[in-house]
Amino acid sequence: MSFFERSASSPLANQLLEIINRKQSNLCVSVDFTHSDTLLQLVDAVGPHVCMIKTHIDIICDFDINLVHSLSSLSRKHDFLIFEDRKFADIGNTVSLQYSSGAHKIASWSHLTNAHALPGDGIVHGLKKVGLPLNRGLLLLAQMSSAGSLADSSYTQATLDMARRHSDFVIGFIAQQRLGTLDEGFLILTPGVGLDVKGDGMGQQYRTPDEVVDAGTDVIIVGRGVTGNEHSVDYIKSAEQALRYKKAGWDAIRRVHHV
Ligand code: 5BU
Repeated sequence: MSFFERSASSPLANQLLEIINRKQSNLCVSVDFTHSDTLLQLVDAVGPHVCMIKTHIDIICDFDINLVHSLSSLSRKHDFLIFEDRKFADIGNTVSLQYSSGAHKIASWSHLTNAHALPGDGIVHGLKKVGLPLNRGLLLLAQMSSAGSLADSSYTQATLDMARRHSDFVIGFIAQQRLGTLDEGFLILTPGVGLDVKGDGMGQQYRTPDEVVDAGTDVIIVGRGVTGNEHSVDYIKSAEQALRYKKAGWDAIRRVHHV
């Protein structure tokens, strides 16, 4: 089944595949900035080139609910999905509150979020209860990009099995390679992607778009390789880098999927 003809597990996953095809971009930019104004300006600059924007909303110093309203407007303006990289990791009852409530009200604006499988199926039940009625989707963390990750192959396999039990809500995985899931409709999103450096001195490990797409990735997640450092942000340069990664990701998809 070709990447372009694939049909995914849910309407949200299909929406993402449609955006990827329409914009010819499998690039998700991770905007790990701490101030609302720089975050929004960066998203506006790279928005035309991405299928998705990934946030860490809890690092914003001046958070106000208007920020997520502006982010939602930009997602409509530029045609991308929003993925809050919250990495939920608690019991079902707690994560349902963390997802729906608090200052950030993640479920109200984020199309996708993610969770560790570690607590067991209850974590998916808790998130699904909140997210499914809002047409949200979940990614399970099957593998991480960081050196020394404890997610071994049996943990990854158990995560895949958990996703199969909840395929109405789980649309895919954060992983470093395809997990044998192409014909099950699950999507693979991969962080730890960079063209110029191999690491960040704090455990992050980078592979190129070619390497991760060869390994079976659908969506490449790039942070600092596109955004640079918030303190010396250059929006024009970030837009150029987004275009560079978009092209690298799309060329790799076309090569691997023979189109
Ligand atoms: P970078 O600047 O490209 O290194 O940023 C990578 C982003 O992806 C950053 O927001 C991390 O929190 C996130 N990430 C990751 O790097 N590796 C993982 O395994 C997971 C998330 Br899960």
